[in-house]
Amino acid sequence: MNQSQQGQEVYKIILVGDQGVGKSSILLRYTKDLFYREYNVTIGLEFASKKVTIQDNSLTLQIWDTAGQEAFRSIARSFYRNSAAIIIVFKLTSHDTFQSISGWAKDIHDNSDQGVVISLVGNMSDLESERTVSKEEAQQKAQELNALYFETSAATGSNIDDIFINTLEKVAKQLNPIRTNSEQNVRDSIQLSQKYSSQSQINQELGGKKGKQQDESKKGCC
Ligand SMILES: Nc1nc2c(ncn2[C@@H]2O[C@H](COP(=O)(O)OP(=O)(O)OP(=O)(O)O)[C@@H](O)[C@H]2O)c(=O)[nH]1
Ligand SMILES: [Mg+2]
Repeated sequence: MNQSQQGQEVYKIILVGDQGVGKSSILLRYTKDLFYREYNVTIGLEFASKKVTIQDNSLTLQIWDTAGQEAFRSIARSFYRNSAAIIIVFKLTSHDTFQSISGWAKDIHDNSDQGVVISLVGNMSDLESERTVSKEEAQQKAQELNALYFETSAATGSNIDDIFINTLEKVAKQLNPIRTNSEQNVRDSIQLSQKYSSQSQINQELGGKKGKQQDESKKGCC
């Protein structure tokens, strides 16, 4: 690859998982090295991009942050295509969110491209005294899914970079990694994101009940 092509390859990664497990916090920590204690529920979906270097190749990572609320699950599903990797997040302090992993994995199996890399993330490792999911059972689950496993804390930043770097390294090792290369593809994604983030979609999905204000700085891309 020559100099001018560097950074032009786009890989799409999607964060999924139950409500409140820390998907948005993981994205914010990774892209801006910030953490907010207050909970701003994600409505529809948001995304951010970041340039990374993997095995001497500079590429663009497009990370999609989906809403954990059941009402938005179908939106998440419609974004699985063209993803190089999907990251399933659960809370180490909530066994319910761990139990949900199989449902998320089925969604991925039914809606994504063959060869998509799956990673499993147990978040909130800083709350060790409240942990209800053991490392062993989580590792066992990851093995079943042929997934990488990470224990992270968006609050402290522990292992957050590793999720994306190690997942991308696994993607890069594949014979035909799934890229979302064309500008059209990126444009379509942006349009769809704006559509689903619009107020009308919020009203439609929640029957008029408004979600909390989103952090405008997190929206958009590139
Ligand atoms: N202690 C601790 N709190 C965290 C961590 N990650 C997220 N939180 C908190 O958990 C709450 C939910 O975090 P979010 O990142 O909004 O969760 P989410 O998965 O994006 O939730 P939805 O958008 O509703 O799907 C917020 O109050 C965060 O501050 C963590 O690693 N440790
Ligand atoms: Mg969120």
